[in-house]
Amino acid sequence: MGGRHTAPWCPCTRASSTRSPTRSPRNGSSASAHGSKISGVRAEAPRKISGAPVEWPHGGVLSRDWVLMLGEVLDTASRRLQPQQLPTVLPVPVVDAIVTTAERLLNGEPNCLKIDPEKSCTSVVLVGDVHGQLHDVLHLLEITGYPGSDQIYVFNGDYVDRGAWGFETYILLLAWKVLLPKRVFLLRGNHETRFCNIAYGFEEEVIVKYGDDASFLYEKILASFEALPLAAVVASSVYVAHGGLFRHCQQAPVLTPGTTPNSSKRFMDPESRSLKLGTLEDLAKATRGVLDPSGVGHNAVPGDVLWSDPSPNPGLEFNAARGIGLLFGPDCTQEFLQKHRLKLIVRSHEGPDAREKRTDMKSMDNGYTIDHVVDAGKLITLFSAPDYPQFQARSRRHENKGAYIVLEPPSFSKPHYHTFEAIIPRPQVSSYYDYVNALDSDEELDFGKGVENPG
Ligand SMILES: [Mn+2]
Repeated sequence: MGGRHTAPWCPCTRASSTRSPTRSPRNGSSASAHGSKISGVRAEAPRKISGAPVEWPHGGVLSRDWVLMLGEVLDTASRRLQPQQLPTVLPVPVVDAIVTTAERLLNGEPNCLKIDPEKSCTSVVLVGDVHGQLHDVLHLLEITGYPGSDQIYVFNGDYVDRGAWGFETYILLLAWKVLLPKRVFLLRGNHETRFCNIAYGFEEEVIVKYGDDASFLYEKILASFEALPLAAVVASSVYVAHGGLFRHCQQAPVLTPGTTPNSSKRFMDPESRSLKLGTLEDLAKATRGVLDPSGVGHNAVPGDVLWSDPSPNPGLEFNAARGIGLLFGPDCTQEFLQKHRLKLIVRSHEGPDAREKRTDMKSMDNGYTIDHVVDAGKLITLFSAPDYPQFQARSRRHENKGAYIVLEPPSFSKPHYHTFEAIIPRPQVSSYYDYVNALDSDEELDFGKGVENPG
């Protein structure tokens, strides 16, 4: 990178087209076709877009056009600029302002959001893991319709890592959050943690893109990860969380005279007591402002919510394959749904690679699976990164579809599944982690070695 930025493109000159009213997926789009499509969709109002750096609006109030412009700039930058040139169009102060503003909003939200769509709302869209696949996220927003007064989005975590545009993806979603705080909800995934970001590329991505400013921005973004809520309940019917269910946790012991700090050790030893399914009350009491949830001790809930997986077998047990979180059976799904009078659990977290290893679970090739069907309702896994992971040896690619779920009035409790294919070819770019040797899924990440795990 060097010299002054000299307007490398001007998206406003692209041909416009009419937005397709359908939700049918398109695949194999070329870069230029995608570009014109994006331009057409966003040509609702004249916008001033040039290669000049994005500017934070005067007064700090974002407009819909500003956020749409940001998406367009990020899309174009990913195709026409080197990664290290991103700051020429998305300067540090703008990133700083987006993250600061969004973090304030996120910190004001509870651990478990209560999302009650208003009468004007015609759909609540649930989105699973996106893992830095910016173009697929832009495509999803386009075919599904942008957030607005009639449409709420709940993103279920794992915005970064593995894919090459985690930074752009997360910043864009934060901008939507700032614009429409009551229409866009961002939940935390297990990849919104430092130990995953070191292993799966997001840390390196920020370093490559922002150079000397990377440390400042990375730490700032990590702080925003701690602010992300853990779960949501939509229309008193649908529980949404990245990993899923969690254990009941005793509160931290209050030391009284005559006890010693060592008395609290029993709370740190998960083997010392039997696991009991947690409730929404337990979730509300958890301390989520932890960068790397330990999944043990008196604050085990955040680790469970982010890392747990459903099992076809009944019961609640430690998730040995991942080394953190739980495996929970259909009986747990039944108990949780029944207790809270819910109809549905929508969780994410398992892509086609993770499912390939779990021969007793359904394949993720279509972007969703129905894992538990019980009297009280269902548990669904939703994965929204098509052709995942972005970087993988061709022989090991899954060529999976992504999916999203639409909930509609009046009950917002019946899932409508939509699948979509990846926007390919993707821009050529090097990966930010050793994808050849990296584990296929998040399993077996070593929480004990090399990574601080303060819990
Ligand atoms: Mn995950």
